[in-house]
Amino acid sequence: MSAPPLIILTGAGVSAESGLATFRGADGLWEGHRVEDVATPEAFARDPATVHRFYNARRARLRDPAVRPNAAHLALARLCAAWPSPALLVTQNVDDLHDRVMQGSEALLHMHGSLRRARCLRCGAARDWDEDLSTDTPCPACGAAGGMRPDIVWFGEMPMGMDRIEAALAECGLFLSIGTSGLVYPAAGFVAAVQGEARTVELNLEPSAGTRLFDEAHHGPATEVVPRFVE
Ligand code: BJW
Repeated sequence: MSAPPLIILTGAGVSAESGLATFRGADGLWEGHRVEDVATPEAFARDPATVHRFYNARRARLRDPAVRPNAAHLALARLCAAWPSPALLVTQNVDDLHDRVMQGSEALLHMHGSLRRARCLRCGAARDWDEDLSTDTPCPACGAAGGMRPDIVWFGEMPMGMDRIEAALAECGLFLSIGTSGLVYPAAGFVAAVQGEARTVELNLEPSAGTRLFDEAHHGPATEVVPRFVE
């Protein structure tokens, strides 16, 4: 029998053991703010300097040599490369740890955007971006002053690649959800969208909010449960 089309959904837990904080864990607050208070278009309109500082700090963290892909990122890259049917790794993470081991693979989709990209508020042009952003940063494409924002999907905004994700969900035969709390939609609804013939598996430190929706669940640190499941 041939392998079924595969979808892997990842969240912050897959990068936790690489030294990147999750959103809703014990260390999930940033300078006393909840992510829901800084990751919205309204927060950016009200106080862009604070929102820029939040993303500048996280972008800088990616440059720390200690922050690098872990055994879970590596196992998932190997799985996608070797999978004999269509495979799509949808990450909610805006870090670049999957990218570093997937070498430009089209199988990787960042549904909540990327820390290392910025977008112009006026003309919409998006480009790779590794520097700090500020309220003065001009747009390289159209020259708008202070026109750049992180190329990130905030609450109330449409996640990226939804057409491709929905088409893949309709064909999916194996769905893996890894390191995500299952609290943020539409990602939290993907498991319900594939149910039927598809096999659904949760790999997470602890039961997620949607754990009962999965056919099976394996709980523990991603660097242990993911390689064990994949190999
Ligand atoms: C480990 C581990 C280890 C730890 N090993 N595991 C009411 C009901 C339903 C929906 C809504 C509602 N009100 C509003 C909405 C919609 C809203 C939403 O879902 N809100 C909820 C708060 C209720 N969603 C939106 O607005 C989205 N857009 C939208 O819906 O558009 C309309 C639409 C779309 C499609 C079709 C039709 C209409 C946009 C959501 C944008 C989310 N943005 C953020 C921030 C931006 C990115 C960034 O700054 O990084 O994305 S929020 C934040 O949460 C971030 C994450 O990607 C996202 C998910 O978090 P994640 O990854 O699950 O992290 P945690 O911390 O929550 O969990 C980590 C897990 O790992 C835990 O379970 C740990 O146990 C585990 N773990 N260590 C393995 N070592």
